[in-house]
Amino acid sequence: MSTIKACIFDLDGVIVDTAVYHYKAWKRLANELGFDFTEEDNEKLKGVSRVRSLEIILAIGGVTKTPAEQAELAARKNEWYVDMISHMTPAEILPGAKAFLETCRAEGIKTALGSASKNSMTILNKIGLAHLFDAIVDGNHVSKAKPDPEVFLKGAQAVGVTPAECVVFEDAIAGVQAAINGGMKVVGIGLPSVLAEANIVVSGLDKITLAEIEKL
Ligand code: B16
Ligand code: MG
Repeated sequence: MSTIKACIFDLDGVIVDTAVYHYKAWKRLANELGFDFTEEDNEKLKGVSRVRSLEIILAIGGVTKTPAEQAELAARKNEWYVDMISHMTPAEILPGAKAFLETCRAEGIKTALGSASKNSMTILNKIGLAHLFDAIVDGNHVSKAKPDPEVFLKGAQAVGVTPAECVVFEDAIAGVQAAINGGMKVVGIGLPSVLAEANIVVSGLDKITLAEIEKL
């Protein structure tokens, strides 16, 4: 008998790949500031908040900015990013994500989003998946970033289950740690060498079933 009553999904890297849009916008900002920003550098931003992402980028470029300037730079990047995600379509849903959400709901398992992004509603509306989530918790609702478990604990609370009854799906190391810190099981989406702390690691939601998760 399964103890799993809710699945909590990260957004970027699990449901869709918005990292490519974040990368384009951050690269444009870095170039305007006079330095380059590589795809390898972009890996350091996965699952990281917008404010922290900017700090990492400024450190890469060896650039110092006042808090007011940082706020303006983050807002400028976000404008470019929002412009790009406003063109997203359901074709960008990662393989297996929609089917997995539908199966959860058909089996009576609650679904929640647990994302660092403050743009998650725009993305879910554009890809047409908002209706498949019982609760949406994102960067607008939390004060502590992953690896703090706040975003996932609020997701569990919103769907009325305990942390031990949840499985989190995450592509970022900080997100996997956040799930563990919250007392939840976690399925890593990505490479086993990177997400070694997860209970199991698969390449995508098309590569795992609810039956396998219930055995974790
Ligand atoms: P925004 P996730 C994260 O999404 C991204 O992985 C990360 O690169 C981004 O900086 C963060 O959201 C904040 O996004 O600027 O839209 O608020 O993986 O937690 O779903
Ligand atoms: Mg992610």
